[in-house]
Amino acid sequence: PTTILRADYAAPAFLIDTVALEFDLVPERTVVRNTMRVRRNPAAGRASNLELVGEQLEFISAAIDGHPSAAIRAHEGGLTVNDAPDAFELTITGACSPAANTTLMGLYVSGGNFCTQCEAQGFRRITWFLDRPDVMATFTVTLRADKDACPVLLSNGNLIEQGDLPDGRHYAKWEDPFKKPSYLFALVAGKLVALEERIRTGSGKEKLLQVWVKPQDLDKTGHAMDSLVRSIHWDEERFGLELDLDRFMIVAVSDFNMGAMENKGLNIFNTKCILANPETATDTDFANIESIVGHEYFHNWTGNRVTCRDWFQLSLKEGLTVFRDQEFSAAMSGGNENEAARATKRIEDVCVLRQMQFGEDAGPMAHPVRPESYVEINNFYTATVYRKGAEVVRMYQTLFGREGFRKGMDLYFQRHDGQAVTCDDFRQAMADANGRDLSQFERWYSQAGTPRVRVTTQYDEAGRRYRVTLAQDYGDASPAARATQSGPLLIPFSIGLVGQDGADMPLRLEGEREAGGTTRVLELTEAQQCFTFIDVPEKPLPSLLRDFSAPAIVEYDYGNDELAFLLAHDSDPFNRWEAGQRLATRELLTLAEQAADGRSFDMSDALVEAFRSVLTDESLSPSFRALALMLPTETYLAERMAVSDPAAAHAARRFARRRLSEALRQEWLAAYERHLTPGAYEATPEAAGHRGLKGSALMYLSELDDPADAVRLATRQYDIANNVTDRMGALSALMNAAAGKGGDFAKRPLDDFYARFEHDPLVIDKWFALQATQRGRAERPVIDVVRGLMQHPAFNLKNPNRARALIFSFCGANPAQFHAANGSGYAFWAEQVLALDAINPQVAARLARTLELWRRFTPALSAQMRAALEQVNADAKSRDVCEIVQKALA
Ligand code: B3K
Ligand code: ZN
Repeated sequence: PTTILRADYAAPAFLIDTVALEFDLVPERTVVRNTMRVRRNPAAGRASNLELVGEQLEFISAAIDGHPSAAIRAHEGGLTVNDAPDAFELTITGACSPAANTTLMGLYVSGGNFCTQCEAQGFRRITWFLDRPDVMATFTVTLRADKDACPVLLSNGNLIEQGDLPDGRHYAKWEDPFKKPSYLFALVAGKLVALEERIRTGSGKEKLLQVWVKPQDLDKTGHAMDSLVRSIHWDEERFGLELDLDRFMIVAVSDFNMGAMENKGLNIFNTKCILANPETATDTDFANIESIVGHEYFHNWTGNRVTCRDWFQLSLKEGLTVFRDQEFSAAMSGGNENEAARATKRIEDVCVLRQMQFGEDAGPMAHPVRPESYVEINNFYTATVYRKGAEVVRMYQTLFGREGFRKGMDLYFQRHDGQAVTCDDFRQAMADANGRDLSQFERWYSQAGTPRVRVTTQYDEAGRRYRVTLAQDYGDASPAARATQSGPLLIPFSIGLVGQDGADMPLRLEGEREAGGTTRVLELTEAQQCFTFIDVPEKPLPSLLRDFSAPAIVEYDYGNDELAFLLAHDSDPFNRWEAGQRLATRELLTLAEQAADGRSFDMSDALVEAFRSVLTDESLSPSFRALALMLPTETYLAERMAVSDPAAAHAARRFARRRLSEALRQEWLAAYERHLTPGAYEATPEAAGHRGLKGSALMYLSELDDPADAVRLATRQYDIANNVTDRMGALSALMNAAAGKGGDFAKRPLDDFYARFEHDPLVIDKWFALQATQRGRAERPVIDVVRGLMQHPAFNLKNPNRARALIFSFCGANPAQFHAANGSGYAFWAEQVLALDAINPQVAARLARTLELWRRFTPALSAQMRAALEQVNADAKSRDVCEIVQKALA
């Protein structure tokens, strides 16, 4: 397979200014006529031939300026025009087969409707093109289809014409006034209905908003529409960015490789990321939908108006847009003023980063935010590009403040609107707008690996001085990461000093005239640097990396009592939570090592007491408490063990959960009763907070040796639930209690759940996932349940949501069962990766990644993991899967 290098970028030899596409939509064979105005790129070296790419296309005919030409040659992989003129019109007619397209890239059929996915390189499966983001054209699209099968015909931009055709067919013509790269092209055709709303944007213009779904889903579109309206207003208010089209459409489709896609004016969404009502969508789903609707909408400026020069720059749009959606969600969950509500969102985002990105950065797929090379670009839509990329953008805001960040954004749009640019262009705009040299900051884009900051402190009582020494390195980075590292980073390191009364001390650094503020962003630029605070009346407790001001690991030798103190007093809500997590991680890792060595468990009371105070502290919001009472996941723990041992991590976590459930039994019961949410369902963040804390209490109760309370409460909760958060919470508590005690209390509600939602695929996905992630029982390992469910009539490997619900949930979110000592999980993994490889390489490659950290596991497991990887490597066909397993084995 060929490796594409960032260093090899060359401007396109030709440009395409306009594209007119005509589709005759037929599921088995769709004919596409593509007329382009092509000209030589004055800014590029002289190539004589025009080389267009095309994949899986049937060539029908082609013409230059309306005449057939011997210079045109269609071939495997594309179409060449020999000695192309300087400027000409090229018309190519070809055909593709949407119904047979299981890759879900290009034009395909989902649930009887036509839809497209072009990012990153799907457009070449529709027609021949310069399918690269630095070629931007204006598109006109004519869709023709059977009127009964496809009453609705949609594409980007504005509808300019429509009408009937002979033989029961009709047509619609769309024009997108904005230049765009081919990856933002989209069409949808089929039986759809829309929720509509008209709004006025800041400049007073009226806009039509539509959420298109299948008729039976119309009652689940309200939340998406509300989220869209809020996104539009927020982007105007926070960034001065207005919706630039008269019409903005969202379409939901049930077969989709990822969450959603920001096609210009015609966003296409996975149904999972759009459809919601209280009976079918959890509180988490509601929050996700809001942030994804926001994310795709925000791409309209960060991604579409200003796009990427090449795919190595992906984080230019993704990191920035994730940052924007995080800020949006934080604002929605409680406003900018409500620190605690903002912190809840921040904590959740950091959890995801640590769970998905830190592991990636420590393994064979480690890559910089701006990668240097790839084999298959679809493998680089990663946690690093998205999540670490968002942290990198956040650091500009931490360095320059909101106003400075806004100035940088304004300059970025002023310079680059309508262009395809690079991460360097963004950094330069931030630097210039704020009068700063940000050359060192480039390392955040070029270096892989998670930086580690080691902190030591020294208090000089006589001199009232407190010295903080920060030392940065990359810990034990993987070879893949080490290869990219060249020097220290600029790390904005936010710090506070907490006094013995629990209050923040005013901060004054050596050399400053007076004290100012209680949180300071230190700029760490050297490998090691000292910062001295003066006028420090007593020995403080440092609150480090407040609000997680950089995507780094902080090491500091806190005592258990100090962590408990910070958990109780730190004014920075993120660090309050962090103190609890540090304490829990430390205890759990000790337990895990005990388990791995076959010793008996010995756990101090520190965690129990810390949890008791959080649980009973009514001054803390329920949502914060629910987060603080959550133990780090088994996967997170296993990754932090010297040698990953999922069974030990599982045993440790279970032991701690049981201990916490027994020791705090009365408190859990009281919390459960106190946070009941009787009466009508409310979708507010506050109500969700109550449901969340109630759910945590119920889960802990389900760990008790005597499950009677949990079974009684959960059964009642299941029976009276008026929302799926409560219903699923009850069901998983029952399943958990049953697994522990060998009871059968979960059978009835599990069957009831299926019967109740049989016709609602998204809820049935939850039913599959609940079973795939359940705790195992000696007499029935979960792999048997999963294999059984693969035979269920509702299972369908071709539907990515269903495959993810069952297979990915088991392989990725049930570590103790997946990593069974007998290797049964790995054999299953290899089978499923290969089965998916033949259907949908992108989805297969995602699954392939679940074994990438194999070298870190116990020898017995890693040998079996390696064998499974080798088997996949021998039999896989797609570039996607091969890249992953080959990097893992290298
Ligand atoms: N830009 C799309 C992702 C496309 C993935 C292609 N494999 C969704 C998003 O990030 O908004
Ligand atoms: Zn995105």
